[in-house]
Amino acid sequence: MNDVVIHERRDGYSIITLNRPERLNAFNEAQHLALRAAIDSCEADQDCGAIVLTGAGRGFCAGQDLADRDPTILGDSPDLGMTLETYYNPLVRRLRGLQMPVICAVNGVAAGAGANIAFACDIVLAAKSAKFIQAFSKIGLIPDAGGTYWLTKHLGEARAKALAMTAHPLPAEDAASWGLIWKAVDDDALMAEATALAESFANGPTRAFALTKQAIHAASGNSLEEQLEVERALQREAGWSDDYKEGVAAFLQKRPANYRGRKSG
Ligand code: T3D
Repeated sequence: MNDVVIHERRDGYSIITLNRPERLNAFNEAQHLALRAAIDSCEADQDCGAIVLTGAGRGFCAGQDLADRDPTILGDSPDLGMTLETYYNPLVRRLRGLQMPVICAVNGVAAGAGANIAFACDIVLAAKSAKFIQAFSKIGLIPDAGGTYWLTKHLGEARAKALAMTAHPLPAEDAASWGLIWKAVDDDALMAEATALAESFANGPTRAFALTKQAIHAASGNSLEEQLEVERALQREAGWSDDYKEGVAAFLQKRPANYRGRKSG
């Protein structure tokens, strides 16, 4: 049997590929657990400065594997709240909380929780042929894996409700122009762009990236006054880093900076 997740370690970063292409990389329990293990190993690796998350084959991820939700197997009262709390919610929290930037390279259709896991990543690049589908209403569910949060936050209620209730497939270029993702790129350029970005992050001030994530995530719930306090605290921390000293020295000496970031040794 193939590995349901492929973890490829490159120089300074990792590529994690969801690998159930015959099901458009829909999540079953094995894929959840393998993804969790791959993320664990990136987090434990001091020399991993970024992650690229992508999918094998023509899809990125079609959300929950519905073969595992057959009512004849599941019975009349399945507890989907429990499956969210066991698998999807921890994954969303994990992606958001990781110290290193997570780049999602959406190579094809991203449906249901597959779309919303992509939106939980820090930077989303999508192939122009990819589409984002809030497929939930087609099977009588509500958007999960943060879907109601990402859609409302990035697009506002009008578009959030329409996408959620119609399950309209949103093309990558519209997702980019609406501000839901960073950008749509030519299909054959996707992985080159994603890995170039990962490489540049891996050679960048990784502590500053982690603090930037933290500050931007805090902004949603804060007033300007509160956010200024967050910036003061986190900038103080950034200012104590070796990377800050190196960045300023490199600027003054008119040379490229040699950041150490998370790197060991
Ligand atoms: O349950 C819980 O724990 C709660 C959490 C829920 C999270 C969720 O994600 S719920 C939403 C689940 N996902 C969906 O409802 C999407 C279902 N898939 C689709 O609507 C379509 O497949 C797509 C729009 C994504 C793509 O359409 P298309 O025409 O490009 O491909 P296809 O022919 O439908 O799919 C290709 C194969 O993948 C096909 O298998 P086959 O016929 O070739 O053997 C199809 O059955 C399979 N597949 C696609 N999505 C899923 C799937 N198999 C199982 N589960 C899927 N989600």
